[in-house]
Amino acid sequence: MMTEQTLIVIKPDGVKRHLCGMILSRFEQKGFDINNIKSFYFTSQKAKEFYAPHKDKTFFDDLVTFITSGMVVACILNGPNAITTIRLMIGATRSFESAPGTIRGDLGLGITDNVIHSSDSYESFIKESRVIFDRII
Ligand code: 3AN
Repeated sequence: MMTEQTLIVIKPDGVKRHLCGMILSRFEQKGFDINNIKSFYFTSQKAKEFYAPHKDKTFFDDLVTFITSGMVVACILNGPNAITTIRLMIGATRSFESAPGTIRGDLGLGITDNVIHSSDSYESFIKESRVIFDRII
């Protein structure tokens, strides 16, 4: 199995609801290493960069408004097949349709406010990590 890195961002709803410990603990229990972690507020400019792939979508402005609405916690995780495995662990975009046992399925009901983001590919991981971290560890 290939060891790789991925990025997760616990969104403002997850931070406000004090779910960070529980969420990070799931990743650690699964076997992933935390390589870097940071709590911060997205500026509007950084949020637009982060969500650039969605800039033409109808929900882009809502996305930027939401992600800048409170503190987030970003984390680089390392482990076997990290990108695919962590996407499976977070669950489907629409939390109310997300499978029980997934993070969104267990903890969320929203779409924009769906608790957590994770990179969907190596290319996204590189781009997103550059927006959030000065360097990729
Ligand atoms: P995911 O985070 O599951 O990879 P994407 O990449 O399709 O989902 O969408 C990025 C983010 O945009 C989602 N996490 C969600 O917050 C928001 N989003 C996606 N689809 C919609 C939608 N139809 N309405 C509102 N927000 C959406």
